[in-house]
Amino acid sequence: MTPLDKPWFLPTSETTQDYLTEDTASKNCTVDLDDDETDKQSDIYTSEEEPEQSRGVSAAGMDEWRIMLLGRRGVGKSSSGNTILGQQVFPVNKTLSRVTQVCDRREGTLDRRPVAVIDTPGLKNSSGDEKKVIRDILKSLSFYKPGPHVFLVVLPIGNLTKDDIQVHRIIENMFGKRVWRYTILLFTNGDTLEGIAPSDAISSADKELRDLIRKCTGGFVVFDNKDMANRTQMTLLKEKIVNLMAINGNKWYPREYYPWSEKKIRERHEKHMEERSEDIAEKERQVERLYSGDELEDKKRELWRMVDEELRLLAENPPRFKNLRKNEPVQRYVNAP
Ligand SMILES: Nc1nc2c(ncn2[C@@H]2O[C@H](COP(=O)(O)OP(=O)(O)OP(=O)(O)O)[C@@H](O)[C@H]2O)c(=O)[nH]1
Ligand SMILES: [Mg+2]
Repeated sequence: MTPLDKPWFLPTSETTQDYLTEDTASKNCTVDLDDDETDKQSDIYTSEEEPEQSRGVSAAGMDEWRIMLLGRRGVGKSSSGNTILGQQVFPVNKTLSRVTQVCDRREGTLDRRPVAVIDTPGLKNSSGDEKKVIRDILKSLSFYKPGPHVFLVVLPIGNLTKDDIQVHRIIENMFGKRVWRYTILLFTNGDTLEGIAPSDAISSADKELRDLIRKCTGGFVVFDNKDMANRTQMTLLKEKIVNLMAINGNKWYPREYYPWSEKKIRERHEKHMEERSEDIAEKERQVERLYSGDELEDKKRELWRMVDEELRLLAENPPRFKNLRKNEPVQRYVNAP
């Protein structure tokens, strides 16, 4: 049995374990952003440098904005994704169990601007299941290469709970301290304000919430997902995104900002992806010959999931795969779909 046959690889201390330590969970989520970390921008892609074959360019030829939804379980991430895209593409449910099981990406437009919205499963606490979720989210960042321009951290309007604080700490540990520089807070349940202005609600909120807003460069927006037709909230979000992207030089969240271990995995993953690009492209062509329409999109998504899973495994276990030859097909997806 090769490591690729393993049912589901859970990384060792080098990866997800670090995000969920007791110590981590108990800390307050406030971080000092005036850190002395150097902003190594040397190999960050800009929009102009984006590789031609990347999935980051829309059919119309405009660079798309990639927006990743993150947050606690059941806070309204999928509903917000649907509101942004103006259609019910992500499943939403009232049950308390986790509705979104794996990351999913859907494309559309936000006020005529092409966008890709990446919905993620809800984070909760430091249980074993969460490690799978964290790995899935980190893996999806390769899947959706070259990474999101904006993180929308979703939470219901109101004071922060202990769970919120813990989840924000997990997000920070997954992406690195500078994640907040690329973050807009998206408050859901705007309908429950019942006419109170969002700014009044925030000004009377606890200090923890106001501190969280303070450290998010993109500020905050309030959504009423029960009123998807309300495009004013979309216009406000678009303005926030434009401003945040301008501050970040229109770059997506760079690999250099990830914690060291994740950065290394991502470097190796990108290398494997490049080495196998011909093989993957051929597989994609096969799928295109066999399917069309929505089915084609689903099959492609499935293919990319498998490819990314395989290559992530290779990246997480480098010593065992030293001798892989260039463009050697990876076993599991070679037989897909
Ligand atoms: N009243 C109100 N309910 C909302 C709003 N946004 C989401 N909800 C409800 O909150 C519940 C959970 O919404 P989801 O979008 O599935 O939440 P989620 O964060 O994607 O959930 P998981 O995928 O399980 O983590 C659903 O019943 C939604 O209808 C809102 O703005 N107002
Ligand atoms: Mg969901």
